[in-house]
Amino acid sequence: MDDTTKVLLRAARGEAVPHTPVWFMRQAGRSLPEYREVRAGIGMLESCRRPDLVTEITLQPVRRHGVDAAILFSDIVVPLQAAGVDLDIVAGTGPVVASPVRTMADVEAIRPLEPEAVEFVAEAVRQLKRELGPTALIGFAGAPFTLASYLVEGGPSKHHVLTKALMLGAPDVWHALCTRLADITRTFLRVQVDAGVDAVQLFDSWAGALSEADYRRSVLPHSASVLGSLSEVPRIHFGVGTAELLAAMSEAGADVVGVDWRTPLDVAASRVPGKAVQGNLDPAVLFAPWEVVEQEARRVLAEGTKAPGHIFNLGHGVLPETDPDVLTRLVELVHTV
Ligand code: 1CP
Repeated sequence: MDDTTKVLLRAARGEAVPHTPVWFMRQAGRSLPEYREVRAGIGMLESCRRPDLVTEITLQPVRRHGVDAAILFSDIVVPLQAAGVDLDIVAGTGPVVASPVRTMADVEAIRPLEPEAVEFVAEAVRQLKRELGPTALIGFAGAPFTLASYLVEGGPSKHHVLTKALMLGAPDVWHALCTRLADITRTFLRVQVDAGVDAVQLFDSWAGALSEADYRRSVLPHSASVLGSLSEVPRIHFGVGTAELLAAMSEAGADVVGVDWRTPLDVAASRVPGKAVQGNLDPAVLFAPWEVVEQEARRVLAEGTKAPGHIFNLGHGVLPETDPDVLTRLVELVHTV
């Protein structure tokens, strides 16, 4: 399929589009009964390693909602496990690491990712490319900071205290860790691009916990080394609570900057001149009456016109309790405005 027919890629490049493209972070997941059905009795990481299941789950929201992009069903910790880190995704909690990383010796035990160790991802991408037609396929990875936060804390964290203590107190260990994580992330995204994904999203979900100065000093060079290696596909760079980091995150090499709901897209656009934006309906708005959803979606669409390109999305992932019919209706609305 010719790239020019993929509306999402046109918007990412700031080209004219027949309608605003739309997809949803976490569109594949617990909000869909068909997802809960195929996942029954299969662990999260186990399901990520089965190409047939990955293909089916990735396609579910495309069939149901008619979104303009599929996002590969996987998780940011998949390449870490494939590189030998002992971790699991615990239902109701998230990623849990058996031996948290705190010292230079811990860092040196993290091996590079061999592309063959994520062959199951390449296989799923090839299957998906045969099925998707004009729908774009987005590959993704976690950025070094967000991956480091799980490895250092040992699991999900509210304040990222141990991560920041390492970053500020032992910068040599921190940079060694992020150098290794950037290397793993580059390999993971390279496998996906070589197998055929149309665009990539780098999730630095928790970077918004940092000041701009700390972000620029301790994080940006590592994310830039990832994004700089992938210039052949549009690159989306996303984090939560990143209003003050948007300019720095766009300098890391993104073509599209993802924005959460706290920053209006016209304000975001003024902070990342020349770049397309993605976002940013508050996922909680989907629980309000339809009239409110419609009004807020129209506001987001109007504000998005201030950027050279706009990919409609939520400001963060779909919440598991979301009514999927509201998402379907929202896609129809975005396509007709
Ligand atoms: O069994 C389950 O259903 C577990 C829930 C789940 C799912 C559906 C997890 C555990 N990961 C996923 C899939 C996933 N993870 C996708 C699928 C594609 C899609 O979006 O449709 C993606 C893109 C991710 C990426 C991911 N994992 C991020 C970045 C995106 C974001 O939400 O900011 C992060 C931070 C993770 C870690 C993670 N994995 C799972 C959970 C519950 C978490 C977050 C834990 C925390 O709060 O720290």
